[in-house]
Amino acid sequence: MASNADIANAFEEMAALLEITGGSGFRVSAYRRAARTCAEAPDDLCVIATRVPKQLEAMEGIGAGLASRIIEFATTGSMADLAELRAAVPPGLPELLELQGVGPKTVRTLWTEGGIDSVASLKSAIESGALEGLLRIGTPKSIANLREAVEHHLAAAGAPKRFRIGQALPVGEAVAARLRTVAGVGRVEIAGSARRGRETVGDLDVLVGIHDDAAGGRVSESAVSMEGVSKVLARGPTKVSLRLAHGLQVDVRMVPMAAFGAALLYFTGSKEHNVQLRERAIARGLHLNEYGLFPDDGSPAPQERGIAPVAAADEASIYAALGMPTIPPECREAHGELGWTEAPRLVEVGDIRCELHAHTTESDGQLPIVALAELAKSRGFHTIAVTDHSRASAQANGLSVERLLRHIDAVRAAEAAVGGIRILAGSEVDILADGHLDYDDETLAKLDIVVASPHTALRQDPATATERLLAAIRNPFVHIIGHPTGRIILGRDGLSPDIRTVAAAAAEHGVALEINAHWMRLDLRDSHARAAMEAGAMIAINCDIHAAEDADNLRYGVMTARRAGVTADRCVNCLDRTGLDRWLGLRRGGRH
Ligand code: DGT
Ligand code: CA
Ligand code: CA
Ligand code: ZN
Repeated sequence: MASNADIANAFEEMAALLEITGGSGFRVSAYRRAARTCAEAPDDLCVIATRVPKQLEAMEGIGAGLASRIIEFATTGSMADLAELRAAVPPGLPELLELQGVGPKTVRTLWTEGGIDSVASLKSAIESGALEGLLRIGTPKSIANLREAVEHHLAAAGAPKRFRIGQALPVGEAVAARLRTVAGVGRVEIAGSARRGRETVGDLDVLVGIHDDAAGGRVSESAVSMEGVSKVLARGPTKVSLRLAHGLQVDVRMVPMAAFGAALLYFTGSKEHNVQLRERAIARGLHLNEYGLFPDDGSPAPQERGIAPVAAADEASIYAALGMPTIPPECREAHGELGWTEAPRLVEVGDIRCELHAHTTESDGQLPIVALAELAKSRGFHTIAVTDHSRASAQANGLSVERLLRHIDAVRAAEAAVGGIRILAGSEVDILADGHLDYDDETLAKLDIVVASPHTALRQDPATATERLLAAIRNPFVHIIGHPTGRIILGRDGLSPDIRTVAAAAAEHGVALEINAHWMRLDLRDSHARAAMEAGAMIAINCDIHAAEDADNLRYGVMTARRAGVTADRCVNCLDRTGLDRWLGLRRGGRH
């Protein structure tokens, strides 16, 4: 039962192993192209491989040889070539590829020139200084990068594996969509940490409301026969646990529709929120469990004694019976929400009216200005800001001052050509290690909007990092601090500034702090965004668009914002056009 992703991963690994062992560049790119074709194939390749194998060769970049490997993988679950390649390298070598920022080229150099053949031997080489002087890899900067990647990798190996929300939630939605079509199913919702919008998810929890017991069996059948299931961990009349390719676990629970709300409340968690709710119930002479809210008769399971619940079918009625507003799932973390007398109207995706951080083909984006503007228009936005990288981001093709000035003209021309949307000429200017910006004030003054972001020197000590961000905030031309810490979720820690000091300065100077909505970043993270809210700073929620699909990450930024209690009136992306103009212009007034 291999999925398209499994096949793609096998090809990807073959390409990497070939590259490491010095195989021909032609074969490496052929495997890599095949990997991409398989990953993006709309149809189930295993089905095609077993029923109409000839069709495989019609796919881009798939010839007879690659097609036969797909068929082999579909029928046997492995590829002999891959096993052979794995056997040809030291057993610890492929694990090096899992390190953040380490690709086949680096692994090859480490292996052939440094004699490093495992994460453990890399670790000792870093510690002993043996890497110093190695071509390309021996610089202090790359050694520091490797050290951090190794530390992350080893820390993750001890801890249970977690998945980034942007990878887990779409999988959960696909499972939910499938189970919704099963006869006798009334409602399907994703629960657990994914519903609460946490940045990472340990496992997915899917709740299925059924009209009768027979439907439970059909749900179970449908779940285990899903594409991509690598192992059935448990299978019973009310619960199925599955492991999917890549190791993500999904718990599917079937509950009667009459108790759906109580079960959804319970399995959404958090555990700590549930504990506080149960205490509140007890204080009111009630008993709360996953079957409902019952009059407390002193028994642990009132539902088994035929006692009718006070509320059970939906969450709102349970909260109401406990004398509380319905708490948005993102806020169910036992951070004081039990004391709320009314729920705040938190920001929603539909409140976002502009995108203020986007890249074009002029730096490292995939869309030209006009296509980017059309994309923003299709989202109903009144404004899109073009903020390509500044010159220090050479790896991202950052703009020299001369190119920036020409780019401003191109933005003006595009705005006139597209019509119906305002295009701001801006920049994502690097905040250099010492807090200086990558363009001088005279250049920045020519821009409509300035997003200032840290991209390098992300291992500074907290005090230096705080001063660095403060310096950027004090620059009168800066509107937004982009991804303020530079962290990558499950990849790199980034800066650890004193967020309260940074947020207070942002509030004072009228600078917004960004929640970068990409699920690899979510930076500000929830706790930092909460500190920013408490300090009175404005928040930006930006998709940092590099490709069209990045615009779909908005919901992850919004969930993070909701976890921090962000309301639309505190988010600059929710301003109407006049309000945005006023906010941008205020900064130009030189008040500070
Ligand atoms: P995760 O999967 O680690 O990202 O986090 P959750 O919150 O999804 O946790 P999970 O999958 O273990 O359980 C889902 C929900 O079920 C959890 O948020 C609250 C509820 N739950 C699970 N075990 C317990 C428990 O022992 N006591 C209480 N009160 N609730 C529990
Ligand atoms: Ca979970
Ligand atoms: Ca679970
Ligand atoms: Zn950036």
